[in-house]
Amino acid sequence: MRTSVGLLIAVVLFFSLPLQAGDRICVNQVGYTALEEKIAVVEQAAISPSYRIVDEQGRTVWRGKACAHTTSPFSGKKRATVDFSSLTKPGNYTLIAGKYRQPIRIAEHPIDEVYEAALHAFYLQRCQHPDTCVLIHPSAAGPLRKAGDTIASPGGWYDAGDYNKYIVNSAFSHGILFAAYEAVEKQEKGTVRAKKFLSENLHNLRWMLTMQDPDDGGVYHKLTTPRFEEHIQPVDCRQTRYVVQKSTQAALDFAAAMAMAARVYRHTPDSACHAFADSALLAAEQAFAWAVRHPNEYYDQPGNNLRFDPDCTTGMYDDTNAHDEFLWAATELYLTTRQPLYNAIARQFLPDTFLLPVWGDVATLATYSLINHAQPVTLTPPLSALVHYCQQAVQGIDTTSFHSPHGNRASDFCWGSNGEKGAGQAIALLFGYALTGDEAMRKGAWANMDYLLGRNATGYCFVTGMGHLSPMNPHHRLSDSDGIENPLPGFLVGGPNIGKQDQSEEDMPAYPEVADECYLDVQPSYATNEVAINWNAYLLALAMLLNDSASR
Ligand code: G3I
Ligand code: 9MR
Repeated sequence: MRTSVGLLIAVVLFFSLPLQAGDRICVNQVGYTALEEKIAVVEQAAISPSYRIVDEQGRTVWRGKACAHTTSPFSGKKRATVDFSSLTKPGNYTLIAGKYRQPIRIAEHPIDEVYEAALHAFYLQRCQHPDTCVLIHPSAAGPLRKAGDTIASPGGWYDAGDYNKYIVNSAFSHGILFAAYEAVEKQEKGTVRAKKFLSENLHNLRWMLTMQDPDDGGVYHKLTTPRFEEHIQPVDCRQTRYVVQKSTQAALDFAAAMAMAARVYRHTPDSACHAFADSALLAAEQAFAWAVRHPNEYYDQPGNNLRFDPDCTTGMYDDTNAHDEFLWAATELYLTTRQPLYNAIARQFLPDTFLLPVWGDVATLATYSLINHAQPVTLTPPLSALVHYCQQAVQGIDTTSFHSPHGNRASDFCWGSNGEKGAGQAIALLFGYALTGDEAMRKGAWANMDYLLGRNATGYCFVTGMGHLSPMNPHHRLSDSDGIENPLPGFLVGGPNIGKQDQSEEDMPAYPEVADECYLDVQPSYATNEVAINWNAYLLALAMLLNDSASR
């Protein structure tokens, strides 16, 4: 008798508990937007002749068959695609596949929740070091500021899981954020969240201004400790912090971000922002002029370590081609000042091929700004390259494992794949959609967001604190050292990465061998489970653009 009651309880529990996501049915765990496409992906074990959805009262509200059966190019796993887009009433439901069930949520604007969380994450990521006494590293010494002199460089956002602040990645983050902001500005301007967005960006931009050497306009590549800190709280950190070598890329990325900021903040109602806009433009022009005088000063950490002490072993954000940075900075300066010289310079650096914007290749950020400012004549070659890329990206989505443009090639799974590829591609698709009105591009962008929020081979919703299975152990010193079990919320983790650059770290378990499953929610996994401002910038930018593109 005892056993059968126990058994009964176990059976009831089994059927009433949501599955661990990814086990059997993969969904967008945050929620489907009422009037958008709604797709669930059923794993092989749960594939059934038909599926149904019940509401909270147990009434069947939808019934149907799979619209596709797919095979993974990486694992050979069979999956079924279930399209329940016709269900549009907001509510909490359960998708039933034979003996398997999966909670599903439909809401008017669930992407708003991602927007809010991703924006708040920047606030949580604000630097807690005082940085009022930062040393000039010997690699950064000049005639006026000598090695060992100190400067104040407070504020800004920590880059990622570490506690350093890097100009290249900061500027890139503003680039992607302002590209989205300018695209939605007409609709968003004056809203509470737009004000929050602008003030949060301002916090980091003001730090960036302190990274410019007032003596010559050059910009320090980063503010850093010699070695990465342990996983401790900022208040317990003891290493000296330095600004290091000025670099061409730092100067140009800084110039581009400041030129954008000058435009954006000039149009806000707040007069303090107008003063900031003026300083930003001046700083941008001086940094650009420095880069023109120093076009090949690439950041060279190994070289510096041979010549100077102390050695530095933190993130490099190194890059040996500055053409794309010249293009981006000149374009932004042109759009802000309308001086023909900047346009002429930009034209000398037009790219041959289309690349999604990443910290090391920023050419397409120039294209996005040109689209935002309706400059079709200037941009004809990059514009058609973008459209061509988008057309290719959305081809054949219906037969892919997760009904998404992202995640079908092994090369999609690099360091930071969730941001650089998943969200980055979706952003490109929305700019493509803005140019062409091609609905497939718009849908493809929404599909990538579904991928990031749980409809993927790992079953994780990749944003901390959202969904029913999300990363609990991100590589994030702030989260890791605060004594609280849950990580700080609203952060997009790096994502599956076949590079496995951290496989030999202490306490690293073996990664799954399958490309789209090559992710581990463990703290040492900085190559798949770190958080970073650039990745959150893609997430936030995507949420802003999706909101704007939503069917109404
Ligand atoms: O450039 C090559 C390319 O030619 C090749 O095809 C490709 C194949 O994997 O690799 C490319 O290089 C990659 C490089 O990023 C540029 O994309 C490297 O494999 C990859 O290891 C490298 O990853 C970067 C990582 O730092 C290591 O340098 C990430 O993009 C970058 O996001 C990450 O940034 C770190 C900071 O250094 C420190 N703070 C944390 C932050 C996030 O992890
Ligand atoms: O924590 C560091 C992370 O922010 C970087 O992305 C990563 C790659 O540069 O390096 C991490 O630091 C690790 C170091 O490289 C090797 N030893 C273990 C460190 C993690 O605590």
